[in-house]
Amino acid sequence: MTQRIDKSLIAEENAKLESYLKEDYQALGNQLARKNINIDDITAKAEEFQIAVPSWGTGTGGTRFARFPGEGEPRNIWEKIEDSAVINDLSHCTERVSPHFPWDKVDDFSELKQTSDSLNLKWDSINSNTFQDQPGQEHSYKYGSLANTSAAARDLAIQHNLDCIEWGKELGSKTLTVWVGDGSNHPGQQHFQSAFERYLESMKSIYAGLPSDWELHIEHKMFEPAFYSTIIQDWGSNILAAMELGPQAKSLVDLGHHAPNVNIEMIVSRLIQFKKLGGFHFNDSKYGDDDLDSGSLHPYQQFLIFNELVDAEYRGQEGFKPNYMLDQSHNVTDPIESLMNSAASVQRSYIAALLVNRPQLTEYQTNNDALMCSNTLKNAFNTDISPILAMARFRKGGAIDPIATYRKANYRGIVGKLRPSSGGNGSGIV
Ligand code: LRH
Ligand code: MN
Ligand code: MN
Repeated sequence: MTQRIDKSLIAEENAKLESYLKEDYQALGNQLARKNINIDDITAKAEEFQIAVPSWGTGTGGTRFARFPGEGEPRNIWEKIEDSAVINDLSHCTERVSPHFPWDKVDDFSELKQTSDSLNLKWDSINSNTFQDQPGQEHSYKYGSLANTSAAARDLAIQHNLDCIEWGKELGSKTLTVWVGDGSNHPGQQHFQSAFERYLESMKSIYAGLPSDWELHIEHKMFEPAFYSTIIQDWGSNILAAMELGPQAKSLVDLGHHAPNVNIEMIVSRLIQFKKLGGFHFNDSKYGDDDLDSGSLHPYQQFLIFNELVDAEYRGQEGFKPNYMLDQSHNVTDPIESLMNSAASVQRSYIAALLVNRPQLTEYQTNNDALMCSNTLKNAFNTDISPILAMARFRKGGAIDPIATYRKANYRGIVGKLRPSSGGNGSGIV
């Protein structure tokens, strides 16, 4: 039986907060009205906003040193979508789930689709996995997958990606995201150009198998598991590969995959300009691919990224429709709580960016009024738009306070009894 959070509990918890929410919403509405912004227009945008949840993010993460399994964590894709439904029922901005194959083991895709439909969930981008060997695998990925010097290993990796497309079709997905661990650990280990050529050849075979209404998203990452070089180390190699492949190939930006202090919002702008922005994996990081909760460390950076995205939306940039998704590892928190917080954090950045007075900003930019340019952004960023997020959830039948309602429901305690620990890591990340 599928475990859910009772709608009556959500209503009961909301009833306790409703009058305070209305007061705060009214006060914020008055404040925005002075800037000629209609709060209900902004709330309608918040209601439309969607960000996908990664199936692997619902399991407890870990590091290469240890993993501390959480109580009642999901043991398979069925339980992962059960948890995803809880996140969406409370947050109402996460109606899509992004699967990872073969971490997510599925025998019958039509049964999975039926179950996800019954949970009001859709499927986002399909993630392939050629960065580890599966039991009994004939040709190892130890020295790479799509760029391996062995043609047999490359063929295996290509076929897996083609299989992912077929599975995605059954689920109603429209995107394949390819991230590979290919690279090298020692200077001289790999011939840079030949390796990139092999990668591009393999990707061309995958691109050829793409339905005409699909996109192929390429994810770059500077290091790990390869610690000297990676095949698609940054957005430069990424966009080169995407340009070489064709218009259905685009670049995906995972916030944790850059060198520290890189100006990610500027990369986003460049990708938008050349119609190559495919999507995002949102998370936060201090040192590397830390996969911390979105906005937990650098909320201003996240806002500045959305400033670029909203600017593109405002200008009506042709072909602009990036996928938003979370990609995080929750090692010490309940993943459901972290994912709800993170979805709201990204939604917050989007809403705050909508408050930027764009004609005014353009005028300041034209006049080189650097201080007022900065203040225009800061004014929007510093506006506490919490009542808008809460009202958007409330109007869609979600929780005014998702975390408090979730805790009140004791969901984790209940599923803890129904899901005895498997000991394994549902996601594969350790
Ligand atoms: C690589 C990555 C990529 C994988 C996911 C599990 O670090 O960000 O998106 O598919 O983690
Ligand atoms: Mn990622
Ligand atoms: Mn990553």
